[in-house]
Amino acid sequence: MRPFYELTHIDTATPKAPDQSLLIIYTGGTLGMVYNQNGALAPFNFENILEAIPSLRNYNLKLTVASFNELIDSSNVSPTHWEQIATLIEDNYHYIDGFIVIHGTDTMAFTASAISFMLEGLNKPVIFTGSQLPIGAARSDARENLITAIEIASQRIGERPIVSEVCIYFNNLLLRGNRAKKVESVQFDAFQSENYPVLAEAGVIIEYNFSALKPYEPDATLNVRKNLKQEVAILKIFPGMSKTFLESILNSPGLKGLVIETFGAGNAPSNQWFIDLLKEAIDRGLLVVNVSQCMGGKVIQGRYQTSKDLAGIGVISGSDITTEAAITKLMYILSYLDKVDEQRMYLVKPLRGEME
Ligand code: ASN
Repeated sequence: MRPFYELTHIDTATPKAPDQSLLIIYTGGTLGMVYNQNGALAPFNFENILEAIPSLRNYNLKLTVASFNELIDSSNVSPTHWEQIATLIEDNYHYIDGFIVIHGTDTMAFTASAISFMLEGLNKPVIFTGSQLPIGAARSDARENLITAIEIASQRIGERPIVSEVCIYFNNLLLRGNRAKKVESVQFDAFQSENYPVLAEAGVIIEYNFSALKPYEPDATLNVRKNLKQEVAILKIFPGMSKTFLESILNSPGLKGLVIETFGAGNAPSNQWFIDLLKEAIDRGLLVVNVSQCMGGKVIQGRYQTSKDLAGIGVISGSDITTEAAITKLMYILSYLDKVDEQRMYLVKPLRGEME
């Protein structure tokens, strides 16, 4: 079978020997775009990366670029692409020191969250990056984002990588992947992680926040979990939501997990029909996770009367998790646990630092 990617090898160290080997997984998105002769945006050929970013020669690296045959706008990303990214990491894990994933910004937080769950026992850097402007544009943020992501993925203290988790690097900030959210579509500061400290800030030097980084686990062994379950949905609550609308969501054939985005600290309408419909679905085995529509703060079921009933009928508190992490965590948990009790137990526990 023809592989889903094509490889390019780049040595930035010649005539010296490279110190580190990195795999750049290029999935698409705005970063890798250049203007062709007709003035239209077309994918960049990574064989020319040293001409586009000559300063890469300042690093002694063996870079391998795996470019997806079909480069996608990240709005088209699916769990199949997540499996492809995870497979590339798994297949190269033992001889590559760090991984960069070039990905569109629109769904980067979903993919980074999914990959964080799929890679059990990760102890190497997996840094997602992208850009708001194509690498071929004069004022592009692509070069800085890519160079710094590469530097972070190759930095170590002795034999150990500084970063050994899935992160997003964007506009000077290194964020935990499953804590990040896209918050801006026009300015360069596209990502934020309201509920978890920044892992590093790149200024004149890259300043790491060691107390927030996941500690390196020397004995961890990688196990990649694929086949995420897709029988899940997200429901954003809004004033005026009708009973028939909620009924149609809860009765979707095969639905196994539902993230409800509620108001404030996890509050929802207290109408009896609303509570009864949710209760009926939960009693049938549906996993319902409560996350807040607010960027910051957390769900505290029972703090207000309007969330007390939710806890009582078995709605699972997502605490301070993002919607992106909650939905991908549901897909992951449903992929390998069958018993509802166990699924519920893992949903309230932080598995990759995605919640407090
Ligand atoms: N639509 C693009 C994407 O997500 C946006 C970007 O990368 N800046 O693929």
